[in-house]
Amino acid sequence: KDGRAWWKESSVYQIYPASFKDSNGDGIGDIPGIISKLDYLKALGVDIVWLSPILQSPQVDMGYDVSDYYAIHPPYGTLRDVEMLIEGLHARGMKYVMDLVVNHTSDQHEWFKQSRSSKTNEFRDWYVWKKPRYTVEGLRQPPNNWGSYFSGPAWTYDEQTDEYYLHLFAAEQPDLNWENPKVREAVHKIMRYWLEKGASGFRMDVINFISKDQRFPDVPVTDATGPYPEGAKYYACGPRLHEYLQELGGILEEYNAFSVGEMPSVYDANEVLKAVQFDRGELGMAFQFEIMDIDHGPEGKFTPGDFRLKDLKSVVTKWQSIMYENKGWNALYLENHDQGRSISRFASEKPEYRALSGKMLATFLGLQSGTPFIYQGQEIGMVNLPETWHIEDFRDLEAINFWNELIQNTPGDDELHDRSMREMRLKSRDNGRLPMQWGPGKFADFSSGTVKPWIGPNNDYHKWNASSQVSDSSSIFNYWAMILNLRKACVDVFVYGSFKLIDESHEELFVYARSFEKTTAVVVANFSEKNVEWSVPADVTSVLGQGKLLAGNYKERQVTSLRGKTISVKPFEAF
Ligand code: TEU
Ligand code: CA
Repeated sequence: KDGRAWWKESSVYQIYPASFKDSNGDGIGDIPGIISKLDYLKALGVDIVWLSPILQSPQVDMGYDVSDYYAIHPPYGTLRDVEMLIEGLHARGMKYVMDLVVNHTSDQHEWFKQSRSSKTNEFRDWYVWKKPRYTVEGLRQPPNNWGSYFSGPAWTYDEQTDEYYLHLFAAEQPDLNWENPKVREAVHKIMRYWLEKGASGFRMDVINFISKDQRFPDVPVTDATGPYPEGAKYYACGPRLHEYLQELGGILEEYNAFSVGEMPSVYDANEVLKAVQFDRGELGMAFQFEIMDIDHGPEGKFTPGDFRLKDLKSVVTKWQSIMYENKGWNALYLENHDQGRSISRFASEKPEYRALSGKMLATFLGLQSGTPFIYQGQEIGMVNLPETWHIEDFRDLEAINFWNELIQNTPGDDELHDRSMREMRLKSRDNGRLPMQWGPGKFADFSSGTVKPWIGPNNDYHKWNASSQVSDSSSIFNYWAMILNLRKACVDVFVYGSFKLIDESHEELFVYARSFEKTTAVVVANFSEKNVEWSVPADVTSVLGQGKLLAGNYKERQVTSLRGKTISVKPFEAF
């Protein structure tokens, strides 16, 4: 039974502070609001609560631009509030996990203010500064052609010292220079400070971007899709990543801490694996992005791309197998603050299927090998923003920058603009950021005040809200609670068991088996609105027909109805 760990047996709930619960009526969620909902989280049965950034920040990117790692963003509350939150979690047997954003800081951080002030400042080398390039005509150009994730080049020119600085995200989010040991020491100090304050670990923002290829090469133009292509192959899992992660891992180990690394833009699973193998002393687990890119179009996120079950099967099986076979560990998720809602993306929002879909996805995700993450609102079946949304309703800089660039580059192309707006409604990060739907009252009972919330709310909260679901034993909320409980009750098979995909080519059903020694559990999930007549593979018949029904989203399902060579599986059914 080696390789067991407390964080493998836990489940995580992600809170997006601005949109969770507003306690003082200013339209922005806050820490006292979170404290008022701890019993709700306890009832759901999660073990760890991860908060998206709450540190001081000008909020260009909703706190993913930190200007002081030792201060709380005032609208969210005070350090005392954070201490009370941690006490409240601990009193209920839950743990606090902090979002650690250290690939970059805000341009308002003191380090960057110093750094940009002169070439000889002691902080100059804390960020990545490079000389301009010049064309034959004498035009000033960035040091290379890498693009920013939020449109335009990844470099901004600073007149003060006649150099460019690197920012893989917004210009207000300069990348730290991890080659400088002082930067790494500063990060270690931040980690220790918060671990001492009672954090049980970290979610580490784009942590696989911290080591850049020091040659800073251009992306060959043949690979490029525009003037500023993604330079990921030169910084996603870069040359010194594992060395840096081992330094962080040493600290994590001292505190027996939790860690999950966010690792976008890398599809060589072996690279991610190295960061999370149990004996390498780096991170506990990682978020992979292949599953999230599944409905992105060939020319980027906001171009049409359909989700196909066969792609989902191959992505899930790939990551389940590689982690299980090599002592790695998966972070299981279908939603977060950067993504559209999973019912809208992978199942059905139709009123008759919405609750079934939410429960089907809970079964599908929650019983895989890995640590499950639930994003606020997922447990009550929240869906994407409404079709009535226009550009003024969006708040996220990614969507807004994309739109502005599109309008500028393609004036008058209404057809393209309409199509792009449809894709933004489906995939914009704002989909996950609408206020949490607590009840049927004004502003979904997110805020008590008269000030309109900073975003949204959605228009379906009269029917779809937490207060109606907590008390309804057949709700998505209580179904999730049951799944999390089941994982705990059968730790061997559901946490530590192997994973095997069954009936790979089936077009509607996603079926898998989890096994530990002589115990096998089979999970069947119908991703379609069809009634499926399923010819059960021979080795599965005995498990289904002679076993015990542990969970299911249709009341009528009985274990006796699973006996037979063919069984009929209802729309979006899971058991
Ligand atoms: O996200 C990193 C990341 O690559 C994304 O998921 C990003 O939102 C996507 O590529 C855009 O299409 C993390 C945070 O989760 C995100 O909220 C931050 O904006 C970003 O890092 C920068 O800190
Ligand atoms: Ca507030």
